[in-house]
Amino acid sequence: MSGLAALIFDVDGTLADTERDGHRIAFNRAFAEAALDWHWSVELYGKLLAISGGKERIRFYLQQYCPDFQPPYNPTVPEKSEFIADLHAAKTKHYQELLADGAIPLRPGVRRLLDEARTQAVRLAIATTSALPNATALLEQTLDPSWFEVIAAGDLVPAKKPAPDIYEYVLAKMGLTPGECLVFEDSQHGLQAAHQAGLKTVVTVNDYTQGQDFTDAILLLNHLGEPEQPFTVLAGEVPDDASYLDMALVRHLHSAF
Ligand code: XBP
Ligand code: MG
Repeated sequence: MSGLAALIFDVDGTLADTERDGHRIAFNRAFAEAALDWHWSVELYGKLLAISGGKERIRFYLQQYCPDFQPPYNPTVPEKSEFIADLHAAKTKHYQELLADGAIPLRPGVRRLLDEARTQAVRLAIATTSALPNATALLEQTLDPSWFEVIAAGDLVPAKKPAPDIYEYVLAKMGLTPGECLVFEDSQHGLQAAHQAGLKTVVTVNDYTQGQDFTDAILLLNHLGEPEQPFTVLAGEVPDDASYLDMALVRHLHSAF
């Protein structure tokens, strides 16, 4: 069995609860700015999250909810993909403004665990479906992008999660085998992507992802926990005295599977 060399983190939903009060709001602001009467409610957005990637999500929404829609304001009738790309670029700007306002904090235990991993020279990486500017903006606002040896994001690979491509990219970049890493995810798509790449995964659920199938996770938690804010174990086993995920528990989990 290989020793633990690296932790790989998903971004949205894992480092921070970005979807409901971040990405969703930014999409709606971009729609309003483009004079579109679309509104993605909390509930509808939960359904749309079945599609990974912001541009892909807009395209899916058009197909499913507005099949007759034509882009309204370009006399040359642009390709739909160009319209979607412009709308997504506007959404990225709004998302970054929300981050700059400090609207989106890290989830419990994230900074503590990353700090501890760094003191133990465990390598760190990011594997996300979000656009690179969005992932980087969150890291700049809440942590430090330079902590992460690889930030693999967005369109870097052709197939987004649940395809394993983004994780395979990270492994190749770091020159590591799956057995040397542990992944942190929050969604079934993310877990599937990591699992298909042969990676062991801890899942911390959130409002949008609780209830999904996490059978392949080595541990399922409500969050990583803090000394003053214990986690709840939803599936899997931890020692009786464990109430938050620290590097000792990470190493224990990694060696047990
Ligand atoms: C989550 C996603 C992203 C975000 C929106 O990715 O699917 O598409 O919802 O971000 P992950 P973009 O959990 O893998 O980080 O609009 O930048 O795509
Ligand atoms: Mg996620």
